[in-house]
Amino acid sequence: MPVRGAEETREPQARKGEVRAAGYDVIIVGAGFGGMYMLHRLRELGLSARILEAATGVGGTWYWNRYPGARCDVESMQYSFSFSPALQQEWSWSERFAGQPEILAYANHVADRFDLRRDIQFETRVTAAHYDEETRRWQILTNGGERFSAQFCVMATGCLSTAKLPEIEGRDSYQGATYHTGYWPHEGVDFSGQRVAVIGTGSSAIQAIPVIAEQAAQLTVFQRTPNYSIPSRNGPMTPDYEGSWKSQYDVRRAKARTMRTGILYDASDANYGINDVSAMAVSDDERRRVYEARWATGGTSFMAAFNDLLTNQESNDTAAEFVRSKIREIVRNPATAEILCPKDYPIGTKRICVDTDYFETYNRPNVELVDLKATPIEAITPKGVRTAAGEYEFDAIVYATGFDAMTGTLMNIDIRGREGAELREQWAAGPQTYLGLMSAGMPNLFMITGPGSPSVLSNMIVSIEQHVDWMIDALAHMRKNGLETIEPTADAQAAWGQHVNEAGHRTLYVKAASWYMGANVAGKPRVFMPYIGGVGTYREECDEVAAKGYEGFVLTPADARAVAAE
Ligand code: N01
Repeated sequence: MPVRGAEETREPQARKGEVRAAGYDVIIVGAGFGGMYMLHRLRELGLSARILEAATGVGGTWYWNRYPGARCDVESMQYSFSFSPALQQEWSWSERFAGQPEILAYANHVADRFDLRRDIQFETRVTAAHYDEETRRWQILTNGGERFSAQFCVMATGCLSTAKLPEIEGRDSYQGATYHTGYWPHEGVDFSGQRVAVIGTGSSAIQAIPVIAEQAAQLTVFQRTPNYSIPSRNGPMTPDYEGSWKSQYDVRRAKARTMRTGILYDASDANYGINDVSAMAVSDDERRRVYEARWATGGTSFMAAFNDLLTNQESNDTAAEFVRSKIREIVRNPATAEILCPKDYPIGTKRICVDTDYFETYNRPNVELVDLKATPIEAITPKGVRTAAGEYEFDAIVYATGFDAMTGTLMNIDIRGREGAELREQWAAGPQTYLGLMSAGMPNLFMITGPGSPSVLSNMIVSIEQHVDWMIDALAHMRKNGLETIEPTADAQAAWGQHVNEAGHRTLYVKAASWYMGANVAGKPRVFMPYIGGVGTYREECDEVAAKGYEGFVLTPADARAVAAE
């Protein structure tokens, strides 16, 4: 049974007493950008595929994260698909950085334009995926008790899709309304006249706080760790800017795929907005001038101001001190400004934040900042939050407390490979993958932007397209050569794991207690999960593996079973 065309798909024989499973060549889990593009490409290859999606609509992270102020901090001209020249010409973005409703509208447009919905089953959460060595197929179970069978299973489950509530005593005793930024009500929330608490000050909170502050009567922010944030300088899309991209999309997209983050920070610049100079190689005045210019431009390109901000502590200190000086300039109350200044980890090693009027919001009379380092939360009470300094009463609590990132969603599914081996056990000491694409012992199970790939350190759509294209090439190769299974060897996986780890340890990233390191989830192993080698380098590594006949993978011919059985 090599990779077949849709027309050849046969349903597997149901075992005695078993409900017959719906059979496909490929089951895709998740209808975000990764799942949708995978479905589109699989159809082109002539394979039968179905997406199983827990939500009622497409969009993945942009479906769930509807909190006020949610916005992407990769420019919209680049945070969009490149696979269809017609799509990228016909779609227009209204702002430099699109907000969540517009990105979700784009996801829906993609679903309609490529007629994807007929192969997406919504409100269906995958609870288990077990590999059956006899049939060499994945048996997939859903929360509704439905069973599916597929030769391949593709986890397009996203890196930030399992929302994390804090483990604070008394959390369930609270009588008011509670929300998590990553699981926001579709009808929106009206905070007018309310006393609102926000717990957490990561990217989500930093976007939500200025918007909630405008509506609420009183907003209290509970901050455990301050964050470095750069103004977005968001604004309306201009016809000139849009036109410059649309007329040169081919060249620019091709270039972006070779960059470290998959982003061109300044497409009009000879070096695409990357200043290839050490921060220590220039004078104090020049350094300040560069930082001021980046601060004025806005966005994550601040971290490309010099080439060693993430590898050289001394250089990093200069950028960190610059941002602290800006916070002190903006926030009028010096004590509040000091609490907002991050001091105990290098800038950029927790995800750099991008905001609109975040620090300015603390100048509002209706906003209060509580420093949890000085007065930790003791409990959530029926009326609000109790810290070491006393009790605060609220009408609503917003948890902006992040995600069980990168591995949480996969570990919540009961995934079992050869000999019933559980992914949860295999990953107990940290995720084990080869190229972030597959895991040993799990034949024909792919992950889109899995741990061990650049994923969250990159423009996700660039990484999604690269992963899907690589997988489609692998499936086409298998089909052409009568191959039935693909699986990494344990050796290749171990070597890749070491490579990812070494790359991480050459940077300052490992100095921060971040979700990149699993530090935000109690008991989660402290491993730097994404691959920092860069999107361009990583693409070359993946392509080289394929060019060498899928080096590090074992590919099994369809007739191998027959041979083995003889
Ligand atoms: O989550 P986070 P997020 N008591 O984990 C705090 C992407 N994203 O949803 O740092 C008190 O960053 C926690 O404090 P600490 C982006 O990749 C992108 O904001 O652990 N506080 C922290 O302040 C981002 O990195 C965009 O000390 C508690 C906060 O909660 C990722 O999503 C927008 C606590 C969690 O911050 C996650 O961002 C939004 C407790 N018990 C998100 N537990 C854009 O593209 C946790 N915290 C712009």
